[in-house]
Amino acid sequence: MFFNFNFSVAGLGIVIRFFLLLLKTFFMRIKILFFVMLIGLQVSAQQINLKSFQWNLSSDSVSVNNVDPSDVYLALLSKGVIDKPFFRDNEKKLQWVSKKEWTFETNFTIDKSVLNHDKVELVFEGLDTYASVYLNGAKILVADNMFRSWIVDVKGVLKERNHIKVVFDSPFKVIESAKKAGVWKLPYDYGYVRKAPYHFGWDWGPTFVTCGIWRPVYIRAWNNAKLKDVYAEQKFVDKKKAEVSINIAMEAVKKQKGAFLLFRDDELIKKRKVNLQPGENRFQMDDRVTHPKLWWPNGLGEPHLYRYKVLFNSGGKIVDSMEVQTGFRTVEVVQQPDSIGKSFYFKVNGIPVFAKGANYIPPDNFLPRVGNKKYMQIITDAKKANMNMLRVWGGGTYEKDIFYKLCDENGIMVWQDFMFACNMNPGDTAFMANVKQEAIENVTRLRNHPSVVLWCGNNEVDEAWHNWGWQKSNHYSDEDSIRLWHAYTSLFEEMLPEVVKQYAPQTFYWPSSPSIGWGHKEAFQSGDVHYWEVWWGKAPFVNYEKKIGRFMSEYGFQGMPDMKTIDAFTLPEDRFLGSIILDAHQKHPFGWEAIGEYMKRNYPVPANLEDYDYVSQLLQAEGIGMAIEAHRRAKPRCMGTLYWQLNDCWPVVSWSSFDYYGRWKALHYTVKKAYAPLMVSFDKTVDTFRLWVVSDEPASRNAVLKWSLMNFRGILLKSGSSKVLIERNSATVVAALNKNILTGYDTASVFIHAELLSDDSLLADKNYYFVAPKEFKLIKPDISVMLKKAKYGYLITVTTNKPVVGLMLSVNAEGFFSDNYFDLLPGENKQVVFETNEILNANDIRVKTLFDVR
Ligand code: BMA
Repeated sequence: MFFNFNFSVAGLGIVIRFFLLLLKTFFMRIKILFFVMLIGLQVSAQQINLKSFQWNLSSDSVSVNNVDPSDVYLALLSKGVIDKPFFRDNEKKLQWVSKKEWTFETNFTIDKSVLNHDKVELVFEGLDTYASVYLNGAKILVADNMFRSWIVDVKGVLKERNHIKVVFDSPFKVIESAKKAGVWKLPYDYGYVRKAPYHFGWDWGPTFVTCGIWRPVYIRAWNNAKLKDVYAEQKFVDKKKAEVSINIAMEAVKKQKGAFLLFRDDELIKKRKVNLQPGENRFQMDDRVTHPKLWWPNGLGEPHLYRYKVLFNSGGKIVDSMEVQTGFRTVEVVQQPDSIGKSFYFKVNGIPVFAKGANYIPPDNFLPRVGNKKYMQIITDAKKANMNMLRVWGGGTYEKDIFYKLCDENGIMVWQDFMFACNMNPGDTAFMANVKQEAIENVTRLRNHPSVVLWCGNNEVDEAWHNWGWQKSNHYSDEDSIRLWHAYTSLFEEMLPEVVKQYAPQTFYWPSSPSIGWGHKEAFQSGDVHYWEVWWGKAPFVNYEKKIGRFMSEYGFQGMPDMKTIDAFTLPEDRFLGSIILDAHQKHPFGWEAIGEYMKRNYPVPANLEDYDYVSQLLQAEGIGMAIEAHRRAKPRCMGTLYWQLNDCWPVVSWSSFDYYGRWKALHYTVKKAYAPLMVSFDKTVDTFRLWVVSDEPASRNAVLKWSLMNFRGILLKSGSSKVLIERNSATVVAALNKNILTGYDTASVFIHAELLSDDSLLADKNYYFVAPKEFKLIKPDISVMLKKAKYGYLITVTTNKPVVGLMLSVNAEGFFSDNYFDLLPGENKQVVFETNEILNANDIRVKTLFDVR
C-alpha cells in the first residue's frame, strides 16, 4: 500500500513534468515561429561587395587587368608579372614592388534602389595602409592605419555608374617624409607607420612591405536605423548564476519608436520598447542565467558558448539584427606577493590554471590569401597538442574574427598584444589619436570572445629600452631619452589601459611582455619573462631547469622544417647545407651557427642535408621539451609556459613547432606529450633521480607508477613500481631512485623507462637518458612496419627488437602522422595513424632513427 501510494505520487509528478515540458516546447516553438515570421519581414538593408568587380592595378611601370585588389604581390603573382615570392631567393628580387605607388581601380554599377536608402556608406574593413580613396573623382578618404576600419558616407557621391580608385603610397615614402618632418629618430623605421611590423622583415620572416585592400570592402545601404554593436558584458558569473548586460549601440537617421527583442540561444528572453533619437543611441538589457554552463579552457571542461541575438523591430518590421557569441567565465590574473616575489597566474572560474601554449605569429606574409581552413588547422593543431593558451604576438596583426571564434570553441585562451614590438613610438598627437582609435576598434571587436583573457601593451619594448643599449646605438641625448620614454608611458601606461578599462572593463591589462628583462634576477621572481639565455645567450639546455620564472611567456630554439617543405622552395641543386638558397630561408643572424653549436654539444652532426634536418628537429624538440617539463614541474611557482613560436609565415628555418604548410616538426609531437594533462618527468638531485607526476586534471586519481632500468640491447636490469595518488592540479615527486642503481653499468648504454598506468592502460610515459644522445651506445635495431587500411588512411604498426631513439616515419605522400619522432622499446606495438587520401603499401614508409645518423 505504502509502496503503491508512493508510486502514484511519483507517477503524478512525472505526468505534471511531462505536461510542463510539452507546454514549454509549445511556447518555444511559438517564439521561434514568431522569430522566423519577423525575419521574413526584415527591411532589406543592402550590401554590395566591391571586390566582386574587375579591378585594374597599375604603377608607373606595370598595368594589369582583372585582379583581386586585396594585395599587390598576390595581384601581380596572379597575372604572372612576378614569380612566387617564397620560392628560392625571390624575396630579394621582388623588393621593387614595395618601393612604388600602386593604384587599384574599378568601374562598378549600383542599382538605383540602393541609392535611395537613408544612408549609403562605403566600408573598408581594412586598408594596408597609406591609401587615398577617390570616388567618381572626389577624394573621399585618406587612410593611415592598417589596423583600423573606415566608413565613409557616400550618399550624394555614389551614382548608378561609378569609378573608385585607391592609391597606395609606398610606406617607405611615408617613413622618409616622417623623418624629414623631424619626427624623432626611432630604433627601427617600421615604428613610424601603423602597419604590421613583421612586413618589414623579422628574424623568422622575409621583407614584403605589401599594400592592398586587405580586408572586405563594400557599399552598405540602410534605412531608419542600424545596429552598430552588441556587447554581452558579464557583470557576475559563478556556478549558480550569470548576470549579463547586453549593451546595444544603434545609429538612427531619424526619431522613431520601436522595440528590441533579445534572444538567448533562439529563445526570446526580453522585449524593450524604445524611442530612438537621430545619431547614436545606447541601451542596456539585462539577462540572468541560472546554473549557467561555464566556458572552460581546454582540459578543464567544455568551452560552452551562448548566443545572443538582438532584433530591432519598428512598425511591424525588423529594421536590423545582430548576433554575438560569448561564454561565461571569470578570469583573474593573480599577482599575490609571496616568498619569491609575486605570483602571476590566470584563475578561471575560481581555479588556478597552468597556461600551456605558444606564441602565435601571422600565418602568411600575404594575409588576404589565408582562408578559414588554415585558421582551423592552426587552432586544431594547438588543441591536439593539449594547449590552452596562445599569445598573439605584438609584431603581427589583430587577427580576424574567425581566429578568436575558433579559440572560443576550442577552449584556447588568448593573450592578446597590441601591435607594438621591439621599437619606440613617435608619440605625437596625430599618432596617439590614430592609435587610440585603433585600440578602441579592436578592443570593441574582440570583447565578446571568452577566449580573450588579457590585453598586453607591447612585445619587448620595455625590456629593449632598459637592456638593449638603444640610447647609445641611436645616439639619444638625455633629452631624447626623456621624450621617448614619456611617449612610451603615455601610450602603454596611460592611453591603452584606459581604453581597455573603458571598453572591456573585465579584461586584465598588462603593459609589456616581458615585464622585466631576463638578465635581471627579478625577472624570475614576478611577472612574465622571455627567457632567451638559451639560444641568444648560447647557454646550455640545462639552464631551462634553473631559470624558471612565474610565467614563461617566451623561450625557444630553432629547428628545420620537414624536407618536403624545403623541397617546395628549392631546386634540387639548392639542397645542400650552406647553399645560398637555404641561407635565404634562415633569417636569424647566427641561426645556423647556433643550431650547429648546440648540435655539436648534444648530437652527432650529420653532413648531409636530410640527416641534418632530422637531427635539428630532435635537437629542438629535446631543448623545448626539457623547458616545458621543467616549467610544469615548477608548478605552482611557475604557472604558465608559452614557447616561441607556434607557426610560420613562410617556409623557413625557425623556432616554430609546425611549419608554413602545417607540417609538424618533431617539436610539436613532443609538445603534445609534454602538455598532456598527465605528465611523467625526471630530474636529478645530488644523489637521486626523481620521478615526477604533473597533473592539470580537475580531479585527483589513483595510478601505478612503474620504472625499469634497461640497456640498449633491450635487457631489463632493474625495475620497481608503486601506487601513487595523483592530486588534482599538482606537481609531485612520486619516487626517488638512488644514483647507485647505476653502479656497475655504463651510463651511455642504459636508460630508465617510466610508465604511469591506471587499470593497465597507459596514462603517460617517459624515457630518461643519462648522457647526451651523441654518446648513446645504440645497437642496430631490426624495425618492422606493418600497414593496414583504416578509415582515414592507414594504421601503421611499428615494432623493434632493440630500443630505438627518435624514430621518424616518412612517406612520399601528403598526409599526417598521429605520432612521430618517438622512442620505441622491444615488445611495444606502436600504432600510428597516417591520415591520407593516397594509396600506399608498407614499402612506402621510410624509417629513420638516431642509430642511422651516428
Ligand atoms: C622574441 C620575439 C621575436 C623574435 C624572437 C626570436 O623576442 O619577441 O621578436 O622573433 O624573440 O628571436
